[in-house]
Parts: sequence; structure tokens; C-alpha cells
Amino acid sequence: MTTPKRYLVTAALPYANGPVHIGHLAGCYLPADIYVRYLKLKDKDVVFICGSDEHGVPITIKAKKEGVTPQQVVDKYDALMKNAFAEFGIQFSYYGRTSSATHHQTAKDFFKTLYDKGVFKEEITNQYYDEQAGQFLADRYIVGTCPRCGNPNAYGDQCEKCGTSLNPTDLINPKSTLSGATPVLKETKNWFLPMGELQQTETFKNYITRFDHWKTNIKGQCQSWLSEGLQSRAMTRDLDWGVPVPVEGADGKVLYVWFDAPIGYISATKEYYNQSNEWEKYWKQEDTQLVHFIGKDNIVFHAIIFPMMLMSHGGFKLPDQIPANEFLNLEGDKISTSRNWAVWLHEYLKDFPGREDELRYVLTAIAPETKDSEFTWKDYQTRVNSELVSILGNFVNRVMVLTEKYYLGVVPTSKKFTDEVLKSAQSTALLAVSSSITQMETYIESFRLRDAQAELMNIARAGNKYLAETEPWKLVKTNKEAVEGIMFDALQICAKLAIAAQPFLPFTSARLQAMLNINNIEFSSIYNDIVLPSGNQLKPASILFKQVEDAEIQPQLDRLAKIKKDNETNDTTASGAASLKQVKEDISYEDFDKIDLRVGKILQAERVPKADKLLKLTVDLGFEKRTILSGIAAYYQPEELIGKSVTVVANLAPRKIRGIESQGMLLMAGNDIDKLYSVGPEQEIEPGSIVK
Ligand code: B3M
Ligand code: ZN
Repeated sequence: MTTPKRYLVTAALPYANGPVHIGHLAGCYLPADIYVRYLKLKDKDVVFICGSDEHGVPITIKAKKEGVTPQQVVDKYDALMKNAFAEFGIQFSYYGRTSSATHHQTAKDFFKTLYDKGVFKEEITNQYYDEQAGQFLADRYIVGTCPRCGNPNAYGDQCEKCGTSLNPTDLINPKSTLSGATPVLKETKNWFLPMGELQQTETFKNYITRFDHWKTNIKGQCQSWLSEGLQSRAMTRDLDWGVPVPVEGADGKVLYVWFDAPIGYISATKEYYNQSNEWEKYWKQEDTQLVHFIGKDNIVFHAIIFPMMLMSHGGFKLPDQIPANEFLNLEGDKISTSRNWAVWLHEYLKDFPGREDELRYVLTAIAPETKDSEFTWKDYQTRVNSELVSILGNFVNRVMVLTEKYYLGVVPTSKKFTDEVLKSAQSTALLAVSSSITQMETYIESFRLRDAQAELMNIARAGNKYLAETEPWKLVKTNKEAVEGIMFDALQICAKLAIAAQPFLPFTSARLQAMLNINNIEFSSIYNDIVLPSGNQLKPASILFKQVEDAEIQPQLDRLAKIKKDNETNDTTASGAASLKQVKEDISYEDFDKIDLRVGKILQAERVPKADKLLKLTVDLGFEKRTILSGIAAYYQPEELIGKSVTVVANLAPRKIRGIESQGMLLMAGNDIDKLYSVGPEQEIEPGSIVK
């Protein structure tokens, strides 16, 4: 591959329906920022684009939930996200919004070009329509029973319980979430991208050869879609929030959010360049390297659909790299905005002021680069304390303190050692430092940022080892000259750390550079022997990282524990309510009439050994006495039941449970969670009476 002339780096446009959380950061924004900062340090021409994705059903659903307009939703979260990113040191060249006029126009023009070229297939399909709300229903607006697992709350596109992806028409007993009505199928026309056909084109076949240079997790996903064969997908939707479809006969339709959102990268680049033609260089010239940072749920859109749109349009270059990450979990559970199971960036920034780099460090150290990973507060504390504080912070602090003490903060001069032990310690340290730097660069360039950051720490480790081996604080009594040499070397290592830390820990790097009294140092000087010249007057040292105390993480753990508890209560009430709505299939009267229901009177009740749910009852049916086992031990004390009139299914085939034959069943009503009541006649009535 020839060296790119310029880089265009994008980070997925987050939906403006909630704040940014650590999953977003670890998955996409932080790796993108590290990569871009590195490219800038290497003096590359790079533009870094992001922005808010303000269309699509995620926004309208949020608006409905909060009882505000979609516009209010996007205004709120766009501002919140933009500020949080900036405070966290994510340095986008430009952060746009897909509600902007430039974006609407760019997306419309793009669609129109494809339309005029005859790329789309017009298709009339049957879609669910809510007659009460007077609108077609997006997949997420339809819930029903999952045909696979019976979850009564499956969405039209997916069952979140069993993970099956669904079509709305697969749902049993579908209901509109807008009005609760049962939706009807109604014909509607939409424009489809014929992905199956496009897959066969030479341009596409040519394009996918670049998958070979991609991370295995992405390559694997793409290849499996391709081998299954791609299906056409509608690029327009019957919805009232989004970019209106710019062709005739498309009233009430908007562009599919996944059609307009990636075009958002293009419109944001235009806005960044104030509409001058400069943006075209980044999008249209082959010597641009186009890199999309995303999370794994966005792979198909970036690796297949968007490139198909770009090649159908013509004139655009295609993505060169898509370093997608897997997911980050939090304290044992999937991060979820709707369940509030997240560490929100804006809250972290408030709770841990001035400690941006601590979070940056931990999220990079655990980044889900090859598989899902997990954030826990305990691990956060451990990594900060035993890595940032003990290794990096400690090294810098020792060097600063000793330099102040021995030389009043002035960098001493370098020395050639004659002592073999010193000589060998020195060359080991300097070699370790320079090989870590080279290795770090290689890792960044291949998107292995975890490993790259580990090399940064190895530089500090090499520094610590050098001091431990040479013990300047002891040697100072006998060989002042040698100590000057050691401290000179150690200070060079500090300066190299300050430079190398820039992509990962930009705030720390700035503080360290200020302490060392250097700035605007070229990255390339990191390989020089001397970065910090002798005679340089250092500024007073300050502590780079503070210990994270138990008392600081406890409130975070408490908060999560409370959320978990709230969610569990909500789940049981919600699923209880939802399952109540689900009435079983109709049966005939004849079927019902097969059941022989009788009034029975409980004569005896006792617990069943080793079966904590069961009670063994003796029930008088008038004409005979029956032994019945009932799973109600959690709801009744045996003695409460004696003398109670109950309804018994008298002709249920006998069944052996725990070695005891149960000869019938009692009717019970309740929610299966905390209450269950026996159903019996209102008045005392003769045992054996027929219930009908
Ligand atoms: N907004 C999905 C997401 O936030 C979507 C990304 C768009 S990138 C063009 O996961
Ligand atoms: Zn399911």
C-alpha cells in the first residue's frame, strides 16, 4: 500500500437519545481519538469527524417516553454529548448534527442521484399500520410474542430475550406501542437498495478484497453476511421524523436512518470546511485513508451498505479500515441506556474532576478490541492505584523530587559511565525505552491500542528499574558525578514519557510537559538521545495521579446496586402486566366441557419433605377423598388451609410427584411472585358440587 496523503477518520455518530457512556467511549470514541492524536503527532494531514445522529426511531421513542418533541430530545442530548466529549479530551475536528440544513440537503442530493441513476428498486410491500394513530409502524413500535421463546414483549425487529432477529409479521398477537391497537397490514411503496445485485458487481468484489487487511472479528462478520447472500433493504421509511424523501409520491416518508446517518460524515466534513471544495479532497481522492471507528453492531452498515451507496453514487472513495470493537459490559451486565445500566461520562466528569486520564487509561487497558470485556469499579481502582500511581506517577515523582533536591530543579549533564554495572543498567534502560516506543507505534498503526498503551507503561517500568538498579539516592554519597548521569537519563525518560503519553493521556502529558518546562516538542524527537537539554529549569513537581480510595468508588457501587434493584422490580411488574394481556388461543366449548371442576374441602395439609414448594393436601370431594400435591407452600402455612373450600380439577390424569400420586389440581389465582390465592365458592357449599 502506498503511504496515504491524508486521513479522514470518523467515529460513529451517536444517537442523540441519551448521554455518552463508557461503552461508547471504549468501543469507538477513545480509540478513534488516540489514533487521531497519534497521526497528528506524526504530522499527518488528518480530519476527525463525528456528530449527533438525530433521526430514526430511537429518537422518536425517547421523545414519547419523555413527553417532549423529537427536536427537544436531540437538542438536549446533542449539547450534552458534545460537551462531555470535549471535556474528556476527545478532539474532533468537527462535531456535526444530522438535523442541520447542510446535512438534509446533502442526504437528499445523494438519494436523488441514486434515484435518477435507477439504482433503487421500487417495491410495494405490506407494512403494519396503526389505524388509531393513523401511521405506519416502524419495527420498534410493534411488540408481540416471540414465536421462538414466547417472550410477550418482543419487538418487531428483535426479541431481546432470546436474541432472534424478527420481522414484525413474525410476532404473535402484535400490538402497536403507540395506541395499543392491533395493527393492520397495509400496502406502501418504498425504495430498496438491491444489495443482492450490487454484491455481484465487479466494483464490490474488488472492494471486499480489502477485508483481508481488517481485524478478524470484522472480516468474519462481513464474510458470513456475504456468503449468506445479501437481501434488498428499504432505504425509505414511513415515518414523520427524518430527512424527507426528495422524490414525487413519497409524502410522509423519510430516508431510512441508516441511509442518512453515514452521509452525516460527509455533510459534517462540508460544514467543517465551510462549504468550500476542500472537503472533496478527503472524500474523493484515492490517496486519502478513510477510517471508520465503530462498535460491532454497526459493522454491516459501514462495511457493506454505506460502501454500496458510495459506489452506486460514484466519485467517492471507499473505506480503507473499519476498526470495530466488541462490547464493554459493566459489573456483570450488558450496558443499557434504557435500563440506566451505565457509567455516564458527564457524571464521571462531575464525580471525578480532573481525573479524565484515569478513565481514559482504564478504558483503553480493557478495550474490547477482540472480544467483549468488562468494566468494574474495583478494577478501575486497582488499575489506577497499581499502574498509574505506582508505576508512571511514582517514577516521574521520584525523578522530579531528586532533581529538585540535588540540582534545585535544573537538568544535569549527561555522563559516560566507566563502571560496568552502571553502564549495563544504562544501556538496558535506554534500549528498553526505545524499543517500547517503536513497538507502541507499530501497535497504534495496527489499531492494537491496548498493547500500545501497555508499551507506554513499559517505558515507565524501564525507568523505575533503572533507578532501582543504580540507586542514585545511595550513590550520591560516593559518586556525585555518576548520579548526574543517571538523573540526566531518568529525566530524558520522563520527557519521552510526556511525548508518548499524548495520544493516551493527554491531560497528564500536558501536566508533565509543564513540569519539565518543555512544550511543542516534536514527536519525532522522541527517538533523540536528548529531549530535555541540560540546564533546563524544571517547574515545581506536582502529583500526577491520586490514589483512588474505597470511599470514592463506594457511592458508584451503591448507585449501581440501587439501579439493579429498581430494574428488577420494574421487570417483574412489567412482565407480569404484559403476560396478563396475553390470552391463550381460543378453545371450543366442547374442549372446555371436558374439564370436570368440583368443589372440594381441604381436610389435611402438610409439607412434603425436601420439596420446599409443595404441600400435600387431603381434599374431600364428597364422593371420595383425594391426595393432591400443590405448589403453594410459599404462600400458605398448612394450618391456614384446613377447612377451606377450593375448586379442584377432578379429572386431571393422576401424576406422581416425589413418589406421591397427586390426584387432581387446585385452581389458584395470583402473579406467581408474591401472591397466590385459592379459588373457591363464595359460600359454603357441599363438597363434590360441580363448578361450571
Ligand atoms: N447512530 C448507531 C449507534 O449509535 C448509529 C451510528 C450511526 S454512524 C453513521 O450505535
Ligand atoms: Zn424470543
